[in-house]
Amino acid sequence: MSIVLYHHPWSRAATTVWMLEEVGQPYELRFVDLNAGAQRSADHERRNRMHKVPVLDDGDVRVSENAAIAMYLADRYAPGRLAPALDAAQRGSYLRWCVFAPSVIEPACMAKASGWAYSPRQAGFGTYDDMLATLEEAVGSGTWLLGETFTMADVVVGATARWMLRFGMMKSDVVAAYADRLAARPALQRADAVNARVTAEHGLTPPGA
Ligand SMILES: N[C@@H](CCC(=O)N[C@@H](CS)C(=O)NCC(=O)O)C(=O)O
Repeated sequence: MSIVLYHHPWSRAATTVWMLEEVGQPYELRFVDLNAGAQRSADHERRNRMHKVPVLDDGDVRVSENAAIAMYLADRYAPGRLAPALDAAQRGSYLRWCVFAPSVIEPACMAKASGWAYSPRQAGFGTYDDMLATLEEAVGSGTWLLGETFTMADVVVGATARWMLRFGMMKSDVVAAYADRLAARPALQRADAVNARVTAEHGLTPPGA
């Protein structure tokens, strides 16, 4: 099997499983025991100097950073289906949303939840209120971020939103309705089942349980 995902089911790598289920390629999971510190082993440090999962290997290609993995998988295995073509009008919006999740949604939610003192004009992620208004405008005006076409950007943004809603770091009925639409996707349901199986196999306790 050429695709290998370094994974822990209670990490952002759980979302990578959803990405893989959406593209429909076979893959192998290799468990990185974050609780035991395996991310700091020499082997994993060679994979990702940041000591983080996910890391995805596909033959000679190695990708880390979940949004980059998403864009890689969609372009490589589902062009025109999960990623708009390079010359499609929606391509710009697609790329914007893939990057928006880690660079704006995540830090804006963290800043608000942790009470960070910072200057929103200097911080690239601006304010939580602007972030939420931007997201609500997009997911409140169509089924998916790009309207009626589901793309890998919905996995990246949707997974981040689901996590933030679940842990009370984002509050929004509009985004919650979007999360409900995402929950009906068979690929997400398969991914949740895979992550639950790995959780059980390793006797892990889900956060907040
Ligand atoms: N920017 C990275 C973040 C990855 C990340 O933070 N992974 C966490 C789990 S969700 C991790 O591996 N933590 C282990 C550690 O920091 O020791 C991405 O988006 O992929």
